[in-house]
Amino acid sequence: MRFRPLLVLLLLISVAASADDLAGRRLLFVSGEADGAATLMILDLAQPLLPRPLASMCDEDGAPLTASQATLSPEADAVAFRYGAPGGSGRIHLLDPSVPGELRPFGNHEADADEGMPDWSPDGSMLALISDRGGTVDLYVVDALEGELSRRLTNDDARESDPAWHPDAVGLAYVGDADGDEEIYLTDALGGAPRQLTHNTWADLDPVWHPDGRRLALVTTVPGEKLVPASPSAPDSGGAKAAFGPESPYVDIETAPATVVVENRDIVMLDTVDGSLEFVVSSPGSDIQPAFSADGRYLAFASDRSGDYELYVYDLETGFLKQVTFNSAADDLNPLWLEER
Ligand SMILES: [Ca+2]
Ligand SMILES: [Ca+2]
Ligand SMILES: [Ca+2]
Ligand SMILES: [Ca+2]
Repeated sequence: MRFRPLLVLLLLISVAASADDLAGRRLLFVSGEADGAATLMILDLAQPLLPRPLASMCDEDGAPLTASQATLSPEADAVAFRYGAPGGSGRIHLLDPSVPGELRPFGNHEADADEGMPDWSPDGSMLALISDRGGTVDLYVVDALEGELSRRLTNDDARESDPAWHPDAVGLAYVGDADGDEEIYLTDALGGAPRQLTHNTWADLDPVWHPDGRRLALVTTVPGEKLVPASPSAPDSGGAKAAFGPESPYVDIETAPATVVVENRDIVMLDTVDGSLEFVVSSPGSDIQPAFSADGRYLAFASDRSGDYELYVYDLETGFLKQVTFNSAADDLNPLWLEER
């Protein structure tokens, strides 16, 4: 009997020790209410029940804030996000995560253009973004300070989305629907013909680079048939070879059934050197918006497996999965690790 408190204490210490790696880490995320308001929140993973808002739920005119598509600068000193109602015209705004409150509109925005999906270059000097300012939805690179146009990387009727800079800044992964559904492409940062990484008939979305610069996490739509990576001898679409080397990254996936009954999204990891594909996060729900911690150990993502969207953290080393938001009144989305890269 005398030893029981000691045993309990030892158990508590061991639980605390196993949680220590996440303690001290923070996530920034978007929390969306049923009335359409969506604001930026900060979550200390040591206190998952107490997220705090980074911005007011209303803008300066009292209208509900509708933030989405957030990204963090490499120094973790600025958040860029799309500000605007879904379906309407959006504009990129900036916020300093250490100074909650004031939103700053970004760049030289044309009044009727819809812009969003910002992603910072690894050195912080450039922002990739998606804009229809040129008449079609395209991928642009702009100066991160002034928003001056640096480069237009696509110019076509396809809809591009979700740009993600390679950690070495040699190029960007993004989503395009030129072949009829969303596929992952790679483009050299200086432009040129993109290389198509996925070839299938369902939506492939949300590419993010693992810090190793070799693997990409992406969201795929599970069509009820297993994804089959192509043999390395399959033809590729050419282009962007300078950036990604002769061992060109691609994956060829067998044609899906014509009808997809349930839209089930999972997170897969694509090795861009050997083309292998691995399911990392899989549930009957929609598992989306992967985000790697700077050290590559953790993958945060959003999932509606519990009925509404909550955030989860998956430990790639141990396979341990942890739910970190518990808020059935709001969709918790778009996790970002609030740390320097
Ligand atoms: Ca386009
Ligand atoms: Ca596809
Ligand atoms: Ca799923
Ligand atoms: Ca929720």
